[in-house]
Amino acid sequence: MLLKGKKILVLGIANHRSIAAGIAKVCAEQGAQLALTYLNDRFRKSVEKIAADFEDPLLLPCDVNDDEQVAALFATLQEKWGRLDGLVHSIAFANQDDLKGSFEETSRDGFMLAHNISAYSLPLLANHAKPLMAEHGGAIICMSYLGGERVVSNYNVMGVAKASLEMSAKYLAASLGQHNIRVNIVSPGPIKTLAASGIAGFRGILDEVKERNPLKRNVDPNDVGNVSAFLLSDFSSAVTGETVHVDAGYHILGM
Ligand code: 1JT
Repeated sequence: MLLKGKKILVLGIANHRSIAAGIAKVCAEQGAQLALTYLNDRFRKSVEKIAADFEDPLLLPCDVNDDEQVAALFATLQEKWGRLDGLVHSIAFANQDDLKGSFEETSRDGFMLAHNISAYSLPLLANHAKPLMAEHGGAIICMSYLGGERVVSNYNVMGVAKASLEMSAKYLAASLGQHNIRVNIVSPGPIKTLAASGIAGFRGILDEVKERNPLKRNVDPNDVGNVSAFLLSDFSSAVTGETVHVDAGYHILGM
């Protein structure tokens, strides 16, 4: 049991297909106690269903665009747990119109929205987690995508927001290291989730990636969960500011 007795907060479950749901499942199997957040009442039921599989989970609302909700979340964690060992950031959003066409047509509001939810939320959450982790240390992970490092057609403003998220994670790793808080990045290959369901041609992306990558397969939330459990565990005690690609090797390819 990699995570026995560890208290881990998981943000970003929309439904049973979510990457965050796969991470939560592996963490629970490895002995972690979980707090799961849901965006709003539209998602409450499906997050409750996932929480039903776990032992004594906390279920709390959190919209990362609302400072008061974030503060309330950590006040509850302080009260119920008094400590935190791990935080999983698996949250992103952009307008569907901004994930196709010409990047230069991105509106100011669309750019700000994507960065606010997908990138700023990481330092915001880390700052709240810090006092709950600082005594004993802790681990924070976030989810990125290759489009945050290199140009991937149509990923557009999300790619720029993921670049901001990845660099935020590295600045946080530098800043929080003195408190033994580690911050790492997981970069999965494409996965068919609710977020991806609105993307035209996503099936084609999955097929092409599968055909080209070294392992000749797509990845799933369980693959991501296994690597996440390692990064949240003491097995990665000297790893921080690192990016782990869980993409069947796709990122090594040139041509
Ligand atoms: C968001 C969405 C973040 C889809 C995302 C995402 N991170 C990865 N994907 C899947 C994806 C999307 C595109 C793509 C490759 C993968 C949807 C809205 C919320 C934020 O292009 C090659 C466009």
